[in-house]
Amino acid sequence: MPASVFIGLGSNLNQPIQQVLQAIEAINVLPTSHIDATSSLYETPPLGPQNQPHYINAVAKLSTDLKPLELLDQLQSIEQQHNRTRDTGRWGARTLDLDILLYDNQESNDPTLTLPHPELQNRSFVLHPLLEIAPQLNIPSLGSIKQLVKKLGEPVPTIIKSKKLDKPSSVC
Ligand code: ROI
Repeated sequence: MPASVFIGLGSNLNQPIQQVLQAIEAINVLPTSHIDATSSLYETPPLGPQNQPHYINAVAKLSTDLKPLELLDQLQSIEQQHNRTRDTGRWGARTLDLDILLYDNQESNDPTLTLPHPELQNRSFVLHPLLEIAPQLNIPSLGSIKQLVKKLGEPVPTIIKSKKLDKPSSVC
């Protein structure tokens, strides 16, 4: 059985909307993988230093036979292809950030890949898109997505493109 994986996408440099849309296409054609659903695109104020542009964020649901670390490797090479700049510091602007949020119900404290993503429950720009595409989701150790959104208590970020992106143009 393929694994069910949720991936968080974020960009705030070099045409962020295009960065995120192109990344969705690239993820959809990874070996043994396809995207089952994508959220709307959200425009979100930066978490961290405020002297950087707003972000475009989204979440994609992926079905894949790649193992967690194989998938991480593939996502990092997509980030590289998008010329991710690494000189802006840990909390700085970036052309493309791809995070494995959940991999089935796996839990791991491996610092290379912590599952679920260690900041998931604190990030409105992750929780709201997750709620949009998986309202019944239960997250290991953390509880239901609905409870997490309620607990964080932040408003829905601005949706900049409400059209569902679950059919990337490359497969139309
Ligand atoms: N802030 C927002 N709104 N969206 C992000 O994707 C994002 N990513 C980051 C930091 C710098 C923490 N802030 C962010 O890595």
